[in-house]
Amino acid sequence: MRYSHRPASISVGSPITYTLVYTNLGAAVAHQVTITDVMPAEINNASVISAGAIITPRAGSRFVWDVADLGHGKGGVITITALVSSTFAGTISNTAYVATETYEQNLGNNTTGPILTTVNVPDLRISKQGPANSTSSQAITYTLDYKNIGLATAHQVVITDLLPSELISASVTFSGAITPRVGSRYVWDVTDLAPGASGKITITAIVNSAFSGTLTNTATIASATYEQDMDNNTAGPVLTTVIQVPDLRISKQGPANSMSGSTITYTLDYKNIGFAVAHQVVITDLLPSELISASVTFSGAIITPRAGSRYAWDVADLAPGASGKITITAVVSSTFSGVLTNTAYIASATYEQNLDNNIAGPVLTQVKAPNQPKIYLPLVLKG
Ligand SMILES: [Ca+2]
Ligand SMILES: [Ca+2]
Ligand SMILES: [Ca+2]
Repeated sequence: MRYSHRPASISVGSPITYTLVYTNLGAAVAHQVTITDVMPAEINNASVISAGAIITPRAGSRFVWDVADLGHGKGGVITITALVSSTFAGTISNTAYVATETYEQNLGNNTTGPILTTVNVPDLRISKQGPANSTSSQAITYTLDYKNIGLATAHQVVITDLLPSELISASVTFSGAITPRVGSRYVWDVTDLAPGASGKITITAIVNSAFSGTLTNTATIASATYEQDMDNNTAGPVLTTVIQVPDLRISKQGPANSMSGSTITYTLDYKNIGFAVAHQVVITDLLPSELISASVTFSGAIITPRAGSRYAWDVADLAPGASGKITITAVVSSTFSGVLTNTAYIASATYEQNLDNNIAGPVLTQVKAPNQPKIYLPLVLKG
């Protein structure tokens, strides 16, 4: 007896077909023949088709048949189609035997020997990257990478990454075929993932300005298909420490045009638009040397001229929302004409993330010389 068909490997939950072929090769009739197929427990929902000799399932036994007497050259084919358990991975072993009450000499060909079939499963894996540190009101980016590193296709794959509520205004980009699940903002249905198939999801969101502390974020991938290793189906938690920082901003106004010898006025406006106090704030506005006799007034935060520096001021600690104004009035040298260039800066000993708005200007002022007095000569007419 032999199996004529035996797949070497199948995917979990797939149907499997065994075909048993048996023949009486001897000269005499074999009586009380039985065929037994020791079917693995992982095989279910079997259906049996028989051709050739009449077989009768033996009551109370699975896959044991009584076979009608077999004359010389007589036999048959039994085809068993079944489903492999949807939760089995590994190797299934199947052995069939044929026996008769009639004496036979060669028993070596009465068994098929174990037929080994590997049952493959998918293995979904997900990983997640995110920043270890961030500041409130800033954008942070998480990256999810997922892949089927198993040997069978994963069906009905779902990725879930519930963002912390402190993250707002999220936007998502992705590679691979995923579909946001209706009604769930951070759940995606993924098309069937064949072995080796992978994708990436990138989530960018803003940290709520009022938040400081630790953001915790975990992503999971799941499938309706059985897989053995579930340890790699969860990524994270990614922990991000969020601190609140100040954000100093300065702007500067000045005239676009002036005249030699005229008085011009610059106005500096500054504010802490961040979410933490800024300490040791310094404002610097080095006037061009062509400006003389400068005078300074201020409102808002207390400022103190820094000793030895004419246009640098130490500013009292600036709480969130605190602001001030500095007004500088100076006279343009009467011998100067051309372009005055003037830039102001604000800085702090406290960390701030956005430094782009810590510089104001340059403010450019075109200075023209006054018109020279014109000389008119008398016109004399001679006749
Ligand atoms: Ca035999
Ligand atoms: Ca897995
Ligand atoms: Ca700033």
